[in-house]
Amino acid sequence: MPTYKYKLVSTQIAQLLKNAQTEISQVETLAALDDIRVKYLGKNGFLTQELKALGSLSPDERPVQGQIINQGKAEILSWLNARRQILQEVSLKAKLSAEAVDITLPGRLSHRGGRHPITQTIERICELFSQLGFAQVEGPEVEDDYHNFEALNFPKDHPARAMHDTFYFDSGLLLRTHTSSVQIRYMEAEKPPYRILVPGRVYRCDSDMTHTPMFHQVEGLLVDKGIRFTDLMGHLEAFLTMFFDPLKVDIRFRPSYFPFTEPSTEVDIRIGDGDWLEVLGAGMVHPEVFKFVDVDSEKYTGYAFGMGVERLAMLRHGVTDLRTFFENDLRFLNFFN
Ligand code: 2NM
Repeated sequence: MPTYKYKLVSTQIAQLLKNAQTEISQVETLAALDDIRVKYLGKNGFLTQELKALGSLSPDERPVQGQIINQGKAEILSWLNARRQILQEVSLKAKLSAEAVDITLPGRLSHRGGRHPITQTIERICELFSQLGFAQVEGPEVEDDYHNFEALNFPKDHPARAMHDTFYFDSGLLLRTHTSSVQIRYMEAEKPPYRILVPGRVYRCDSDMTHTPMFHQVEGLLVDKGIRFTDLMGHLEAFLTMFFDPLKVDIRFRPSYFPFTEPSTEVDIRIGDGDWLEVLGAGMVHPEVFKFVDVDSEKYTGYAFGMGVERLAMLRHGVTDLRTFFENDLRFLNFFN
């Protein structure tokens, strides 16, 4: 028999209290605890019914029995409150441990991005030429025939203009095949002297082991009074030496032909005692090109050059397959960061 705060006389109430105390001590949830409260103390609860039944008692029994019931109610209420406090503590503890953060766990690895090797190579080329006073200029990748071919002195029937070499839109516009078109636009817009470097994407209908339909070029243009072929040779040699540093490179100039330069040359390098490899095309800007952009070729001369960025990146880093630059395999790209 449980112990009670109040002295009880009614066995029926005593039984109710005993039941209530057992139920309260066994209940595991706050919702079930409240159900018990309703069951005993609610509007139709057992003890409430007992109170209602007082009316049928004799006037001298009524206050005695009433006091017993009220003491019982107070008893149950105190058990309910005690149990509620315990259950609230238990549920709070469960909530806290469920939400606990283990601050001893190692952090999630964050993958830091890095610049693509092609971007890095472009930045390196631009940095080296900026030391020679060249400013960086960019222009449109969608071009017209005039800026991509005509003003560069390409004859009407030049094979590079054919559909199988150049990507054309239905409108007649095309994807630039070199960044020289930007140099034409620059010369149209500005007066000489010029000292610019033009990096960017270029496009050619070509795809095999050593060619991708999109690749990157950096072209340069230096125009001033009295610029000579030896300026071209000296600047390009200085550039290539710095670019491949600390690799030791030999450099040779071979005569060549381009529609937009005269004379023209191709520049080969040899790393260590490897093979000679072509890395640059260059030449003195053709007087016909100057005529198109309204530069007086009696007053000004200049050189221009172009290089393939992928080619230079491969040689500097010993990459053997051009296509790895475009696969975006992080195992390859992370090698450069
Ligand atoms: C090359 C090789 C030689 C070149 C010429 C011009 C321009 F617009 F001034 F005429 N820009 N770039 C040039 C010259 C490009 O790429 C292999």
